[in-house]
Amino acid sequence: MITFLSGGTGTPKLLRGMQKVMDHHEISVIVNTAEDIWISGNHISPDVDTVMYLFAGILNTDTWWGVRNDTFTTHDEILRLGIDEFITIGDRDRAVHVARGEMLRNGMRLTNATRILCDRFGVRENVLPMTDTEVTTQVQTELGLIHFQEYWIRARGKIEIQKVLRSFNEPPVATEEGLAAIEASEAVVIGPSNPITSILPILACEGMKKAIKDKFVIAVSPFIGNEPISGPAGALMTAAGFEPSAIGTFNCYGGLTDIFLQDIRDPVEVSHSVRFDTLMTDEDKSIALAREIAGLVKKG
Ligand code: GDP
Ligand code: FO1
Repeated sequence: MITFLSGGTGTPKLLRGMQKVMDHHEISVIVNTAEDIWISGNHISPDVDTVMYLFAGILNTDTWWGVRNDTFTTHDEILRLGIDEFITIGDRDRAVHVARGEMLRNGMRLTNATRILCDRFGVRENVLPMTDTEVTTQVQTELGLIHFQEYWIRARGKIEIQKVLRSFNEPPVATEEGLAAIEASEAVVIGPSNPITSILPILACEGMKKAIKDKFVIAVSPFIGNEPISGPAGALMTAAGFEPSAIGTFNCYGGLTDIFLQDIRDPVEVSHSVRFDTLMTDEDKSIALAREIAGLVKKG
């Protein structure tokens, strides 16, 4: 088994390939939940949903969020009624948020709610939220301290970030299920996700680093040069005090990695890194990278 640490875009692209080169039951994914948000009374867990929809075969892989060919009737009507729903939510996607919100309000753990939803979608991979309690990534900007989704979606990532903060009522703890998956794995793969908003929140869950420390850990850089392949990782790395590059990513993971993968095009040199083509522009490229990583795990 391999356990992957994932956000909602870069690592899911890798998982798309992994699905084709590994047995479904051999894949566990610990997913970031620090971008979760309650919207219009329902619970969105963007990264969990992306991974679940991917494995269910219904992900919109043009955007890497939401359900393919979804409709937006409810969202349009909510806007018409004057509610400021700043996230565009599809109808089928919203049904998942409604169901999850109900389960959580009834006292269910997010891990169990995720398992039930994955079962309903016929997902055979082990999809695990990083923790069962709420964690929120906030950014300090000229608009004040705002939720990461407000920065990225409402402000379109166009304002400066002075600081990145993680807030919670109780310190997040890794789940029993997540720790068991790591324990049962030959390797942990830190996928090419946003180090600040996706990977560090997972590593910050109590018990996580200790569980990963003695495992064979492969990390994939989400940067080529000083630019991420997509999204706001550059601005977030800078605000968090890291260089926006593969070096900054490597440093972010604080000595946890045994093998660090960089793109063949990356002019930045991380010593002892391994180079592959990591640009997953289509499914075949995801499969090719997945094969290389599975090969590294086998060689161990
Ligand atoms: P988020 O939750 O939507 O922010 O998604 P993730 O954290 O999983 O991934 C965001 C990161 O994925 C960005 O920093 C991108 O640079 C990286 N990324 C996206 N596509 C690719 C790709 O094809 N290859 C690599 N190496 N990184 C990618
Ligand atoms: N991202 C956007 O940029 N615009 C949207 O309207 C949007 C809607 C949305 C709905 C459900 C969902 O699960 C994700 C959605 N995303 C949207 C993705 C968004 O949450 C972010 O890209 C990630 O969280 C960034 O890390």
